[in-house]
Amino acid sequence: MMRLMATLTVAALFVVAAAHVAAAELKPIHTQKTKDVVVALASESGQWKQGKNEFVLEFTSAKDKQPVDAGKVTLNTSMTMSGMAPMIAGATLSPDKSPGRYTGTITFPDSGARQVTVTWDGPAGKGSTKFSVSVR
Ligand SMILES: [Cu+2]
Repeated sequence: MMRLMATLTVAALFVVAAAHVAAAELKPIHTQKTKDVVVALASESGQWKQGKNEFVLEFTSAKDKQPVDAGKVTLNTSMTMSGMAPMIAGATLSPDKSPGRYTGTITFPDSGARQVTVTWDGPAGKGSTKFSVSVR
């Protein structure tokens, strides 16, 4: 009986942990609507800061809001600085379990406005979009 109780407790903990990850509060950093897809950038804090950042990138259909399998996705950033070559930083992205959802990390050496370029190439087609995000 004790063993069964222990097993059930462990199982219950796994369920709680899984639910927690799925329900993790994500605040939008930027949402970019293109002709076909909506690209949503979000994180727990809702902003990018100097240093290392974790974030989620989500692709949904502009028509019916359903997840879109974006296939191979890249996210690159550039910062224009006067009298200097632009500062370039790219994200490391990996597909999440949920379709159309990617988790990523990116590191910024300093704060300031970034020009962000997201590209995708998947079964639903390929595309790219640019937008600006301010790094705090
Ligand atoms: Cu800079």
